[in-house]
Amino acid sequence: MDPFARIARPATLGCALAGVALTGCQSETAAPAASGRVSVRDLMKERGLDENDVEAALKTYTRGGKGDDYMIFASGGHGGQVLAIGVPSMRMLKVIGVFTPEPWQGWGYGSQGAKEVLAGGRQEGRDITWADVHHPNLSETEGDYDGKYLFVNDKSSARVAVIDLSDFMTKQIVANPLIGSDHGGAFVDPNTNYIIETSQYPTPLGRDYVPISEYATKYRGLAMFWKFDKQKGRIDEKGSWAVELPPYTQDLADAGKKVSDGYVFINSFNTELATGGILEGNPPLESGASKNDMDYLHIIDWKKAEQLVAAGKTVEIKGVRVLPLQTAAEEGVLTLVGEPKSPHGCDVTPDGTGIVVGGKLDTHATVYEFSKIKDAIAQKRFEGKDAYGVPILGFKDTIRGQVEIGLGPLHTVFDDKGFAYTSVFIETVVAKWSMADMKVVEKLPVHYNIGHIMAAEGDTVSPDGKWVVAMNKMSVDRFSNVGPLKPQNFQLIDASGPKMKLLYDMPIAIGEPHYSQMIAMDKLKPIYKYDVGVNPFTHQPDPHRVEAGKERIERNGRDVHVYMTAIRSHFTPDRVEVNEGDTVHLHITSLEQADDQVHGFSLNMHNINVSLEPGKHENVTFVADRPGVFPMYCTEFCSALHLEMAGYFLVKPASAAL
Ligand code: K7E
Ligand code: CUA
Repeated sequence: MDPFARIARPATLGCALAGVALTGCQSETAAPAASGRVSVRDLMKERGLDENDVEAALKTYTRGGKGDDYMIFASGGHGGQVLAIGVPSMRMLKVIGVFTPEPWQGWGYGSQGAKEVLAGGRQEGRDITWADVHHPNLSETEGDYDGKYLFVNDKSSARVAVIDLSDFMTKQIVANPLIGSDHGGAFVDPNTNYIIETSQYPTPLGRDYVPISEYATKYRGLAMFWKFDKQKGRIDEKGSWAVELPPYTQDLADAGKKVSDGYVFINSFNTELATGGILEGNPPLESGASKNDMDYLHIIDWKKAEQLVAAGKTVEIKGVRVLPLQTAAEEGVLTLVGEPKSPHGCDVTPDGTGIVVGGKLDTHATVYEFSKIKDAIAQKRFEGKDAYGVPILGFKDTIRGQVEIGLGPLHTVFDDKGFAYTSVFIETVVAKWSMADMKVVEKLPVHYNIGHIMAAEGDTVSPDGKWVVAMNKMSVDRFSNVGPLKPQNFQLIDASGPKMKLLYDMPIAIGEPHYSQMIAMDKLKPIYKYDVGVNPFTHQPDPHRVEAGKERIERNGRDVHVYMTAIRSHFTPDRVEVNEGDTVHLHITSLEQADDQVHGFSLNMHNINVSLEPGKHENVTFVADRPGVFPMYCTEFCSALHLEMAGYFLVKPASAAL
């Protein structure tokens, strides 16, 4: 075997060969001379740190080789991806390619499997290569994260993606054909029967043209129930259905749990039905939408809806079974209750008995009592109906109470000691309050302007407490300036003691993360490798997998199939010659089985880069439409002879082929 085959050890040799900065390597290998040690006190002085800083550092510093206790899955915002971040180190561990091509993972750069997943995200045949990712939600069993899947929504194009946590790869994207944006999503019910996606800005269902003057009568909201097939780990589009909603602007949503399992709660704003029209002399949408003192919390009895769908009470719109608004109103599927002024967050308490709603323009968090809602519905104690015939419950009749929070309460998460933590946007603080006495006990300033908030398993039936993360919209002066577009800022808060303590600022440099979730690391069981020849998109041995010694090139008319393997430090075959106009099918199997022995396959001029993790099989199809000579090489530094892991792809001109 090649003596330089593994560069990992000794580190100094590997680094020298890899050509990376020697200073980094030396610090790993050279033991600090005792005499060279500086005292902590001197270090503090030199770096201008106080004891608080040192405490924060000691609580978060994580030595190389030691893993983290938790993992955050954060939305990558308009970066269109998902971020995996360790806690307490706040080290970024992976950016998972989701809606947006990502070359390192070969996501959207040749891999046939990735291409098919991304094609699922086409809207009406249009490629949409960015997304506005808002809410990641982990799959749940009995209301607890089970560590198997992660779902995220794309607000801008109304799509939902399924990420498989066995290999941290996106395996499915579905595009909602009915709505023009989503926001309440991707939430799951406690057993992940459904991934719930609710619309934001109303449109005619299916998005066809209807004059905006007919907004009230023809524009609609929607709650989509994507059926999740747990066996296959995929959304079953055929088994999915939706409930038509009034054209209020539905906002955040949460699924009931425990006692409230079977229900979905959705906030709304703009019950005024404002549609803007500044040039036409109307107030801007935002002021038109903020006139009413109350908007409506939507309560959906989805188990009842499911029965009506099964009984065929739906209409089909663009291939989706939709339970009409009138049916939903008459059959008790949809009920409304007032909620104060332009609410935002909607969060069900861990025991499922309360629904906490933050009012952006109100100073309170309102807690609804699920049992009161249920009783009022059962006894038909309605205050009236809205213009669409949807029954409205009495506000006073259904709330547990209101907590005086401060200016601009948004989202709420929970700990294991009966406390709730609400993000307060305008005041830019985290408000910790006791659910027993509905009183704020502490406010912690965060920087700047917190949006979402997240706690360790803090939206499950059994929150862990300990960690809270403030997800701040701005960073202003928190980091060195990188120009006018600055990163958002995650702040890690130690919530284990009686007082919250801010520990760490983490800039997020790829977009605006909205929500995130934090799962205990021991619930995640990602694989280290694929069995040789496995296609990650099917989890099966690929029919075109290549065994060592069986590498070959086969021609079938104008189709050329290249059966290729990759192993340190060569591709076999390493010369491929085809004729101009041939359709080339690369079938590449990595024969590696060692940890982290990854190769990449890139081809000059063809926009191709595929990641070949140990054992993985990838298929790549393209037309050789440019005669010429094109180097192909490995893009992952895999061995001392990585640079030699290369070959030639030659395309003979049509004239020469004759
Ligand atoms: Cu940014 Cu959840 Cu989309 Cu609130 S949402 S902040
Ligand atoms: Cu294989 Cu570098």
